[in-house]
Amino acid sequence: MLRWLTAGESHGPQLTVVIEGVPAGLELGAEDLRRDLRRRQGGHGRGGRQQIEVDEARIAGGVRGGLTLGSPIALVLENRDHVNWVEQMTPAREGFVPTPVTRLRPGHADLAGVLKYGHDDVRNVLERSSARETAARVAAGGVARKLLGRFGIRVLSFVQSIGPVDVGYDGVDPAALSEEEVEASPVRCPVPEAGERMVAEIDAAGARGDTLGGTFRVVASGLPPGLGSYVHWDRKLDARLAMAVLSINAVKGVEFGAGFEGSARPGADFHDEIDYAGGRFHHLSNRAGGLTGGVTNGEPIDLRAALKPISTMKKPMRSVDLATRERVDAHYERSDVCVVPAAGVIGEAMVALTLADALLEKFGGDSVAEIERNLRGFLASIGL
Ligand code: EPS
Repeated sequence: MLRWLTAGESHGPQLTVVIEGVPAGLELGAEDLRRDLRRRQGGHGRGGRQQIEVDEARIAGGVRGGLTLGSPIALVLENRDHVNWVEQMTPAREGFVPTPVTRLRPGHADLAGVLKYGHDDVRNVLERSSARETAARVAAGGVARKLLGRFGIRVLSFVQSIGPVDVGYDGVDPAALSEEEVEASPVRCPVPEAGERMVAEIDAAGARGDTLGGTFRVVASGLPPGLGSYVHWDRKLDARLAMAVLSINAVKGVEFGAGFEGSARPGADFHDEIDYAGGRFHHLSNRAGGLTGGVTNGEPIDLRAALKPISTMKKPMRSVDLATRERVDAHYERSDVCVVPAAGVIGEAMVALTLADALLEKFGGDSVAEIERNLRGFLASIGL
């Protein structure tokens, strides 16, 4: 129901995203997208590029007079760093002599990418496989967040672990999560003491020329029950969310609720018991992470993603030169030490886009008012 595509290279002139399926009548301005873009650029452990860029999405289609039109929304994000790369990134061929990158970086898309596309310059791969593209996703996610917010749905994230420092599944109560506490932390961890240890681990890794991964949680609340479906594998909302989150650069695993740790518990200590109080069904715990049978069950969606350490390393790793096949040290391209705090913001965007799609699937209409009528009618029909 909601389709979107991004285009653009890390050091090209701009990133572009087109989002189709956003209903008419949604209030939307560039300022709605600014806060998430700023948060994606932050977090302790970010590198030099973020000092150059001030990510800002210009609305180039689909909005008039501050309201969406129902037509595709086009967003454009300028790459400020492009001015320093004009020659290397020129699309023209005449007289163009690029300086090729040939020393493959372990852990990056470099080797698999050159083999797949037949490139002899690793830059042809790394420019698009770069996580710079996630700025466009976060801009698109801001549009989805605005739509969800109109219906009382909120999407938050926080960092659970960085390197060896982990507050644990029970370390933060998602129901009591404070956005202010998360954003006040340089690593977006709401447990200040753990946050300080995470900062120290990042500093130590940076001093060694090394990098660190970790895990972030995304929590979506205010969801109506009934999004997604159990009737066919590709309609299950947990599967769709997992794909969306796994598509984020460096994410190697996704779990819902108690996830992998929960698999060690007996059923009696895992399943969320059902109660009826205050005129609504609810569960006494949320170890399933808000989804049963691939359908939202009225509880918040709670998922966690694991990020491998960044693969562009100052400390050279052993590799091979693509042109000569000789053993060499891997190429070093300016990079970050840790991006787990920023990845949480990207996770929010991917979850928001997937939930907006599921919301439109169940309650879809051409205008916000039509969706509202559909949603209200459904909630009344189940006594909510
Ligand atoms: C960036 C993410 C990283 C940065 C990039 C900006 O991308 P990659 O996945 O390629 O490591 O390194 O910045 C640069 C490529 C650079 O020139 O510094 C981001 O999230 O904006």
